Order: sequence, then structure tokens, then C-alpha cells
Amino acid sequence: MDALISVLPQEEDEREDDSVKIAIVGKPNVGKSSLLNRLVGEERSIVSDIPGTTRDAVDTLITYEGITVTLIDTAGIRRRGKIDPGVEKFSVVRSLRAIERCDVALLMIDAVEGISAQDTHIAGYVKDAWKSTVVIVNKWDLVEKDNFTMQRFTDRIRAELNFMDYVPLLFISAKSGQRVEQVMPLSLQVQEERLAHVNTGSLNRILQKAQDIHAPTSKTGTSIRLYYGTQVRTDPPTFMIYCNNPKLAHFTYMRFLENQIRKEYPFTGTPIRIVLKPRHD
Ligand SMILES: Nc1nc2c(ncn2[C@@H]2O[C@H](COP(=O)(O)OP(=O)(O)OP(=O)(O)O)[C@@H](O)[C@H]2O)c(=O)[nH]1
Ligand SMILES: [Mg+2]
Repeated sequence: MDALISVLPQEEDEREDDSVKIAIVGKPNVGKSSLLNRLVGEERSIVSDIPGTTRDAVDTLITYEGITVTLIDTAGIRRRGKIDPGVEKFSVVRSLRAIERCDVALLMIDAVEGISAQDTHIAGYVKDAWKSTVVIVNKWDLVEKDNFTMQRFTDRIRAELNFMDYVPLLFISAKSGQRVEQVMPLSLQVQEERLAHVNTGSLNRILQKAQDIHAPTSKTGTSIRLYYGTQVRTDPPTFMIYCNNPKLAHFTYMRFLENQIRKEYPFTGTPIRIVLKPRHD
């Protein structure tokens, strides 16, 4: 051990470069490594039908249309109760760390199994980390299809992921390559929108319009008045809005405000944060 440690570098270089980071996440065996290999164009990750094949998050640097991108293949995340201590636990920690490090997470779902509670769970991790999401429904080649199959899948997934109705969906086959060519353009579009900045004039026009449509009244008869708002940061997009009393804004009203902003600035795939501040004048 001492001999080994003496030749190791002092510390791991944790500084991040400025490439766009795209993490491929999901349950075990959904085809994450298969997609990575497709995107990279070589057999970078081991693919097998044994769940738990990928043990550690692996970065691969590629250039896509002049943009430097780090693709991160991750270990599948099983239900918490099923995770063994030891290597698997380490793997999951590294997968979660990949979510923290990324800009956009590709959440892969197995089309044959359909969306499960664990998929929703992993989506929650991505949202809680304020990262963008693209839902990739993989193994589409194995699904027997009629004219309504894709719509049925879409409805089901949208219902399960109703806490992130802003995510785009893509149906692919990492095996046959079907629609894999759309993965990078869509991911980079999501990243670009993630960094969008709504100028203060436009935002206040949106807020004005929101008030015209819908000025809710609270139980006490006082209603919320929005005075002024501004986007205080990007990544994640964060809006600060001054109002008479934040307590008057219910969850549904916050949803409404969010939708009004997204009508003009979709922020496709990206959670946005709205902070209400009181101002008494
Ligand atoms: N039919 C079909 N099989 C696929 C597709 N994508 C992956 N597979 C198969 O699914 C199995 C798992 O693929 P992997 O790419 O290793 O899956 P993974 O998500 O990386 O798995 P872990 O690393 O264990 O989490 C392999 O047998 C693949 O050949 C697909 O689009 N269609
Ligand atoms: Mg893998």
C-alpha cells in the first residue's frame, strides 16, 4: 500500500474543463453504454446483457460540430434497498456524482419494461440537482408498434414525470441506430436554452401579461401583486420577482407563472427557479 501510494499523484485533479457535460443515466441494463458507444463511434464501454456491467462513471471527450462535449457513461442505479454495500454502492455514488457534474442528463428508459418507479426516482435526482433532462426511450426496436404506440408511451411517461413536464422525449434504438443521430443535437439545444437569459424588459412584459390573465384572490380577499422581476442567474435559470406578499402565491400560481415564462422562453428540458420576494410599496 505504501509503495503504491508513493507513486500516486498527490491529489485527484477535480477541476472541471469547460466542455458541455452530458451524463447518460438510468437503471441497470437499459442500454447506456450501448448509446455511449454509438455516440463515440467505437466500443468505448463494455456492453453486456448482465445488469451492473458498468461499475464506474467514465468520461469520454468528443467534439460534435465544433463543440467540445464530455460524455459520461454511468453505472446503472438500482432501487436503494437492493444496492449491495461495497462496489455497487461505490458505483452508485459515482453515478450520482456524475449527475452533479453534468449539464444535461440523458435519462434512459427501457421501452420493453416501460417507465418504472425507479426511473421516476432517478429523474428526481436530476431535478433536485437542477440539471437538464432529455428522456431517451431505448430498445424501441423490440417494441411491437402500431400508429398509436409512440403516443401511448409518451402519455404514460408524461403522466409519471408530471413533475418535469418540460422534458423532451426521444425514442431510439442504440442497437440499430434508429434516431441516435438526434441525441446530440437535442442535448445541445437543451444546453443552449439552459444558458438563455431573459432580458428584464421581456420578463416584465411577461409578468404584466400574467397579471392581466390571472390575478388570483386569496381566502382573505387580498390578491398577489407582482411589481417587478429579473433573471438573476442562469444555470439554472433563476428569476427573482418582487411582489406584495409571497405567501399569497400558491403552488398552482407558481406553476402558472412558470408556464407563462416558458411560453416565450421554453427552457426545454431545464428546471427553472422562481423566487418571490416581498416589497412593501
Ligand atoms: N434490442 C436492443 N437491445 C439493446 C439496445 N440497447 C442495448 N441493448 C442490449 O441491452 C443490454 C444492456 O446494454 P448495456 O449498454 O450494457 O446497458 P447499460 O445500461 O450500460 O447497463 P449497465 O452498465 O449494467 O447499467 C445489452 O445486451 C445490449 O446489447 C437496443 O436499442 N435494442
Ligand atoms: Mg453500462
